[in-house]
Amino acid sequence: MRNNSNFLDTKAFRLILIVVIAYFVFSWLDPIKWFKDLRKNLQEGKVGKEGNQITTPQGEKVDIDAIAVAMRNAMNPSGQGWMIGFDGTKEEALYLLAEKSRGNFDKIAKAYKNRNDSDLMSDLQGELEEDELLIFQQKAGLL
Ligand SMILES: [Ca+2]
Repeated sequence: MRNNSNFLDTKAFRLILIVVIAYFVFSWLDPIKWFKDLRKNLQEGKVGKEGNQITTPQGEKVDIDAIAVAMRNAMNPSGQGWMIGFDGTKEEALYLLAEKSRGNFDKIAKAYKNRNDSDLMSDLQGELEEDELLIFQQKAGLL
């Protein structure tokens, strides 16, 4: 009968090896995060090549997220969330984005919410004067 003189041949060693390799594969691939991201993307309808694109009334193909980001940048040019109320607002940029978002405002508001954890219309109300908000809403087809 063989004795356990060679540790590399033992069951215990092979088990340790499998555990160590599995640990590195798991931490490198991070399948839990991957699965969560996939589920989130499926829920948001992001999976699929053109899933996140809209055609604007001007006939331009644009990414919904890109419009949401551009709206945020126009309201919060500093890029610092806590500065949004006092870092100025690019009204003209918002009007252009409003025209692009016509017919798809809800989708953009959803993307905006996902990115900023903030309500797009509430932020617009906070950033625009009353008459500016009316112009925005008219251009976005919300009135
Ligand atoms: Ca601002």
